[in-house]
Amino acid sequence: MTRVRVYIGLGSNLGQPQEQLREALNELDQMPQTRLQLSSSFYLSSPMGPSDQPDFVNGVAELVTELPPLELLDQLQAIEHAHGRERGMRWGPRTLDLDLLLYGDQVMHSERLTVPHPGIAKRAFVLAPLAEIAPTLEVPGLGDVASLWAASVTGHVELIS
Ligand code: ROI
Repeated sequence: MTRVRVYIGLGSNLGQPQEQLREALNELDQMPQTRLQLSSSFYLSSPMGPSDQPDFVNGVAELVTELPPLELLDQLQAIEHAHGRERGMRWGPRTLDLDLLLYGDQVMHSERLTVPHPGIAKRAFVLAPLAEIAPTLEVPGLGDVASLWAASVTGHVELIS
C-alpha cells in the first residue's frame, strides 16, 4: 500500500476543548495503518457561524496513512462519535470536529467527501495552524498555505499553547 500524507483539522468548543483535542491527537495516532507525524499548537478562535456560542480551540495534525479516503473518514467519524459529537444545529457548538483537509495532492468530490476541504482557502482557524506546520504545502488548485493564510480574513485567531 502507498503511504499518503494527510492533514486533519481539529476543532472543539464544548467539554474542555483543549482536552478534547489532546485526546483526539492520541486517537489519530492509534488509528489502523496510520501514524501521527506532526501537530500544531492550539489556537483560540472566534466562532464562525452563530456568535452566541463559546470560542473554539483549533489545531491541525499531519498524518501518514495507508487508509483509503473513505476508510479514513470512517475512522475520523468514529473518533468524533466517541467524543459525544451529536449532529445538532448546523454551525452550532460541538465537542469535537475532525475535518479531512488534504489527502496527498488528490482532488475528489463525492457525496460524503470533498477534498481539499471546501473551507480550507478562507478559514483563518484552519490556515493559522496549518501554516505553522506546513507553510510551503501546495493546496491543489489554490496555492501555498502561507499565501492563503496571509490573504485570509475570516475571524480572530490567537495562539494559546
Ligand atoms: N468556528 C471556529 N472558529 N472553529 C471551528 O472549528 C468551527 N467549526 C465549525 C463552525 C461551527 C462552522 N464554526 C467554527 O463547525
